[in-house]
Amino acid sequence: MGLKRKLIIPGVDKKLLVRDATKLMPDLSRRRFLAGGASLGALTMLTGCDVNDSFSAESLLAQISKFNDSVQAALFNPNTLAPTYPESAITRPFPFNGYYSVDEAPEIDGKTWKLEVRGLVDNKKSWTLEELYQLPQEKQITRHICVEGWSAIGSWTGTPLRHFLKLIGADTRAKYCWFQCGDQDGYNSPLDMATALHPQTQMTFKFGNEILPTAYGYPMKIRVPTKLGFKNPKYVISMEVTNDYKGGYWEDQGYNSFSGS
Ligand SMILES: Nc1nc2c(c(=O)[nH]1)N[C@H]1C(S)=C(S)[C@@H](COP(=O)(O)O)O[C@H]1N2
Ligand SMILES: [Mo]
Repeated sequence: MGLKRKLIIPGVDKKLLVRDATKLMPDLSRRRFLAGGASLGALTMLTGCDVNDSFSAESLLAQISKFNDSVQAALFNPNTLAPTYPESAITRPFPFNGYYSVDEAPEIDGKTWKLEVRGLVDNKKSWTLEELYQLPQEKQITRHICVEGWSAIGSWTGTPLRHFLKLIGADTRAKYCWFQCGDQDGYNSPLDMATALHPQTQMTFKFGNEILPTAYGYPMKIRVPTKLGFKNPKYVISMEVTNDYKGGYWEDQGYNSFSGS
């Protein structure tokens, strides 16, 4: 399945960093952190530090040592809203990330593309882009955090996923919304239902004021600001409401499916 990305940061041993940070945490937070998969991405999310080199690794450890339980409990709570930012905080240019280079990103024809809807829903109709564009939209400026240790603030506009789930009569007692993507070698990701219903989880059609560019997932991505970047599928072609855990591209490589909350 495609090329596997390397998760190496110059001058930083990822495992040692996670281990050192774990040691610095107060008890309750440590237990939560370990239960959540103890990843570098979760550390990035907790501290807001981008780990690109040994200097930022040091500042991440300094941040962790200042933390107290209440701060961390709030960050790990799935009902908490992700912080939002002013336009001036947007990262430009916003990074591209995929398991291939940007010129190999899938070129999807928006005129023929349809979002397929499957599984535990009343209405399994497929949706054209035109139809989806008619739905009410909201804008959010939030931080995207990647397990590879970078983060960036972007502006995303689209329809809250919970609105769409209601519209199609989805069984919201089901465990997951499972997304499949149009990447050449496939990409997919399961989203737990609590997160699918989170008010900031969005079917995204615009980046900034523009139609979502190819690099960032045209024609539609799922923006999940309370989860790590890999739980934000781009080039979505189908959504299935299901009780079965169907795995995902990064999840299958050992990343915790619950990453980031
Ligand atoms: N279809 C698809 N979605 C994907 C990926 C991918 O390779 N293919 N990469 C994920 C990862 S790891 C990240 S960090 C973000 C990157 O989104 P961006 O290119 O908009 O920054 O997309 C996520 N969604
Ligand atoms: Mo990522």
